[in-house]
Amino acid sequence: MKIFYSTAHHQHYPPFEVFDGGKRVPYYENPDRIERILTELQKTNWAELTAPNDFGLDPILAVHDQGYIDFLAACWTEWLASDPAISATPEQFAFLPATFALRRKARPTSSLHGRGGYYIMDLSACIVAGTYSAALASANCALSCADFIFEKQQSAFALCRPPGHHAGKDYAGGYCFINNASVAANWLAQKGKVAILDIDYHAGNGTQDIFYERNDVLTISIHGDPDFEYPHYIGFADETGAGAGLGFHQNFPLPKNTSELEYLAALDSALELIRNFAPSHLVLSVGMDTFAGDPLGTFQVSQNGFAKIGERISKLNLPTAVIMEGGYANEALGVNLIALLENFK
Ligand code: OKP
Ligand code: ZN
Repeated sequence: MKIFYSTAHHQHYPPFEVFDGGKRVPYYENPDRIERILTELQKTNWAELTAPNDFGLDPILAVHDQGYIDFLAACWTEWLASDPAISATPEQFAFLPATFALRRKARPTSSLHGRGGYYIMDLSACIVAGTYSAALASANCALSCADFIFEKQQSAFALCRPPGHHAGKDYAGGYCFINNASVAANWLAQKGKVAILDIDYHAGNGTQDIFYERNDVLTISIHGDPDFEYPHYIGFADETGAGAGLGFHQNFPLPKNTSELEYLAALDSALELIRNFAPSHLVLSVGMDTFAGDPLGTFQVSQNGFAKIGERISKLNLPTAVIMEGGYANEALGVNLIALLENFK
């Protein structure tokens, strides 16, 4: 199986994130996640690592706002230049605004923090020197994967980092900067109907927002109920699309501590919706944080559960672009992912 992977992700490793209550903690979404996955993939006889091609900015700007991408590109350089104390020890810093826009009246004002609070939705999307180039490389992995599955009509995996599903058209959040799965799906949508199934533990708010008014891309997310879980304000069952997109989005919010059996039942309902939509391609946003041992999740999916999830999704028999999202039980990430991925060989 083709695995699109770029070493550029190493350039993005913020020194901390800020948890609820203001606590500074080591950055959960760390390069070790990907190293662990690579180690496991290299033990198989089917993982074919390939560097991504560079597609330029056009397919990214087909999904994201120009001002937002300009902000990502300029942020770190401007932040360094803004204070000698930062440029003296840049490795101790991450760019993080402390004031966020409520979008009702907000506009992206010209100062760096004015743009930061506008284009970033929370304190986990820290920007450092290599964030933008890592995010571009990550998007190129997803695009290369999309291009491959269209050309070959077989499934492939994009080992994306940073992840993407919380990033909207013009905002970063939840460790995400460019919505890799959405960029890939939008690319594939030129060729035919696409379904995006998001099985990360957290609601795929960015993906939901991006395709909310479109009927050529069906978006489905199965996740912790936003009534208790991040991203808190989106991902409810009654959000089903708008305008031409009405009926083309579905959320499956599940309770805290959802068991594997309950999870699989929700998955079956999601798969039924995809079958009825009859897409040409599937984009699968894969987060491994539904795992019972994940530090950021509450669901009870086991390693064997990931094998079942992969098997059921693969039975759709669609060329599938599997796109890496979250998953923070680093020691188990590789084996869990492979249990799922094996079904798409
Ligand atoms: C990214 B992905 C903890 C704050 C939440 C952000 C989590 C982002 C998850 N109370 N931190 O979907 O795995
Ligand atoms: Zn997640």
